[in-house]
Amino acid sequence: MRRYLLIIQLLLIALYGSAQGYKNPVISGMAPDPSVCRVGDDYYLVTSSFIQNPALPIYHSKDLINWELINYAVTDQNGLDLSKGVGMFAPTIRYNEHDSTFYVICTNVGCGQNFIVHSKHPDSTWSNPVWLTNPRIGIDPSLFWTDDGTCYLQCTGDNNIIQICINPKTGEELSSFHYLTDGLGGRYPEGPHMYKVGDYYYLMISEGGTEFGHHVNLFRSDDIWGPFMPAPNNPILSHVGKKAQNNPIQCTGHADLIEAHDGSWWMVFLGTRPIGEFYPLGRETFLAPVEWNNNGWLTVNGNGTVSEQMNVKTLPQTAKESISQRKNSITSLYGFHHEIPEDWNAYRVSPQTVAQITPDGLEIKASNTYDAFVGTRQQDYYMDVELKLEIADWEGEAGLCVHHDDGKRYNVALVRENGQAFVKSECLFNSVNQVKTTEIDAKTHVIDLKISSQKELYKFYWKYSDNPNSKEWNEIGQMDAQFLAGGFSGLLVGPYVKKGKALFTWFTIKYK
Ligand code: 6LW
Repeated sequence: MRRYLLIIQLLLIALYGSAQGYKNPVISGMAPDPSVCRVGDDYYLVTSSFIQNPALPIYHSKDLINWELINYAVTDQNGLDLSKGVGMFAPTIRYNEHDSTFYVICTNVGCGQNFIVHSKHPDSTWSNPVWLTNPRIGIDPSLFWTDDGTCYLQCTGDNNIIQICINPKTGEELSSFHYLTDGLGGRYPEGPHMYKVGDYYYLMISEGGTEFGHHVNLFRSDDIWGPFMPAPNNPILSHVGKKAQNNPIQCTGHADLIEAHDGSWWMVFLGTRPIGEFYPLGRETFLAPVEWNNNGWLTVNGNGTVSEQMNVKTLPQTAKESISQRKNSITSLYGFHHEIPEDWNAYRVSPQTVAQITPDGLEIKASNTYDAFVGTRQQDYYMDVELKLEIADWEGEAGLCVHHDDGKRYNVALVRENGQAFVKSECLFNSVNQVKTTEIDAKTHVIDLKISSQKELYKFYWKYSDNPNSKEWNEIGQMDAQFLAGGFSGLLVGPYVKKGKALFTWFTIKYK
């Protein structure tokens, strides 16, 4: 009997999709400006990464809900340069059926500007960048191929959206620039993507800036060069108005559309989960169902807003754990014996430049030329992260850090200097630096450190590793989370060394 029920259930899922719903965000923690493409029932998604190295994380999914990090489009191996500027903004990923190749186009802001990389297999090697040297090509570039194989590039121009034909393998310009739209009056018209559905070319853009005024507008034309007419229900996605004033999700915008392998349509977009006016986790990736109507326009989840719990029909869901399912368990457990995990990043230089795996653990040395820090994204507000470290030398400072890429950071550290040992908590935000220290046993070489994120508040703890009488954590300080927010970035959490060198032998993150 049970077998028959299971077979009926599988048949229903195959016929009608899964009714189990899902939780937003689908990629939590810093994952802004998502762009998505599909080949068969494989979905690939890329996000901005700013000064994180490796750059442009590529995620894979079978259901648009459960995403696994599989690669980076740009690494030190294919020419990543983050030596200047503010790094990788808003990429677009597309699969070109004419040459069976994946393309990622992006702007390395202030360090070469626009470029394209391509690959036959997104989980494998990507080409070196092909640079697009024309300064008229602004941020947020996107690619679209017409049926005859012509490649069109859309991007921001001078407070508007412009388009040009290019050869994506060489960067050669094949047309002049054409103006497409300057939007509907919102600030910063940006994030354009072009689609062909039925007889129309659809141009989707974001306006309002990436903060609380962010929203998405749709336009269409029967000619790819325009003129583009706005949808009657713009903005098609917006949490700006009354409908979403109490919604825990805000700032929704910078979207991409995808037709799923079962014919359903979906939108991925960025949003935030603010604490008041601040969102320390940064901008995250969300998902919404899209419906087309008889007039050839679309609606996003009915009224253009989304919720955390989405009770909608989905694609059949794969068994992979999402962060929401992983709560109450230890989610990352690194004994540091193998490689630096793929989801760890450094700033500007590669994680392998900062940290070396040795038989005893992860070794990091202080540097005058880069930030001696590696970390993984903080993915939710309630988190305990612990590590064990050893400073074998007489002098040194090393610890655990929650890091916003523009330098805002909260540290808890072991400091050894002048024959003494201290635990220090340090909260740095712009010109303000709040430091607390407590003197500990001068012989201390090995220590356990912990940062507990309790949404609005971070708390910093330490305990002796090798003293069986001191099992309890000692709190050394706490700080509001709101100062770790702002700008485009989210947070990484991981080990750092400020002076000398240290060995990290244990690291664990638990989301509660
Ligand atoms: C990106 C722009 C935006 O280039 O933020 O939200 C900028 N949208 O489109 C950086 O992520």
